Amino acid sequence: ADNGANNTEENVSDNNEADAANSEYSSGDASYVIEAGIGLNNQHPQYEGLLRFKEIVEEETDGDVYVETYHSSQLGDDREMMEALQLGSQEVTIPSTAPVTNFVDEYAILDFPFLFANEEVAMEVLNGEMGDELLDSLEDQEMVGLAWWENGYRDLTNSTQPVETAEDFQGLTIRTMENEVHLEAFSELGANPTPMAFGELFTGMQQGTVDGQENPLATIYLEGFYEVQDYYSDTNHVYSPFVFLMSKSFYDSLPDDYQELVGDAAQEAGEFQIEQNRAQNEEMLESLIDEGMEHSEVTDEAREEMAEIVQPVNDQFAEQLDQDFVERFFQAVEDAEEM
Ligand code: TK8
Repeated sequence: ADNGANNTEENVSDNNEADAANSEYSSGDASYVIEAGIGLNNQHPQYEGLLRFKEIVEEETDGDVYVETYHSSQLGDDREMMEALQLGSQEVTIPSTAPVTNFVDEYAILDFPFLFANEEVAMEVLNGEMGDELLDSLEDQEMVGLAWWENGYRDLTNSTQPVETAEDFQGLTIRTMENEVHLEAFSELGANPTPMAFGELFTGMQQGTVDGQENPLATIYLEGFYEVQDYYSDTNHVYSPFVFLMSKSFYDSLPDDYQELVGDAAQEAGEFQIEQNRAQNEEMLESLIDEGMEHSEVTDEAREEMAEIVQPVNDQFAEQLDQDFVERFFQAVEDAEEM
């Protein structure tokens, strides 16, 4: 299957035409225009979620707030788009939380490997007090966190060898997100982690700059990574949330009722995105095998061994964060697990 995976010029113009056709409104008639960009392509449930946000906001304001949607890192990578939000030159982006660590230290805790036992525990914590606190902490960084969306459990792919156990990571050059926890964890496993923006990843794998990468199943399939990767391992090593961010200067410029409206829309579109995402993640494994990837099954024992090896990394980063926050966070995880 050709998913139109990469960031070709063609995709870019297709997208903008499709957007214009999708909407009965136009930016020219709107009092407020939201430029919203994501890193993944327009096949991914994240983009469907963004289109849902657009639909809700435009309908409920009768076109007074118009949303322009961009995908495939057209407006930059996660980090660049967050910087644009701070400057007020872009209004919305929905990064994985990993690169948010470059703005707010406490976000590092979300990337501790094997932290959340399942998606329900993650949702419980994120939609509870700790999640609210993390969203609020972005205000100092000129961003407003409006909702949690879901990227999902991350799995490993590579072009070199089947990876089933912790030992199999030895010597693999793995692209990681720009996040210290990920870097240290993969080093601890004996791999050579190489941080890289998501938009450069496909080419990086194609040219052999990296042997492998890690992302949820939907990304691996919908971005066509199977074209350049032979081995898939269901490591499930970390749960990756998305966080829906708005530029604070833009948010502050909105009247109160519009502020409430965009918050509710981000939440509602997120619920839709999460539903789509989980359904897709389930379907994608078969599709990857059909495309010729070899599936290496990682046992619970192997995962436990990986978790033990990276535990010192979690401990080291936990020590560097605010201790009261860390304690309350782990308590929230425990409470969620007991529900
Ligand atoms: C897309 C990224 C991506 C993330 C990564 O903007 O960088 O690997 O998983 O989904 O946020």
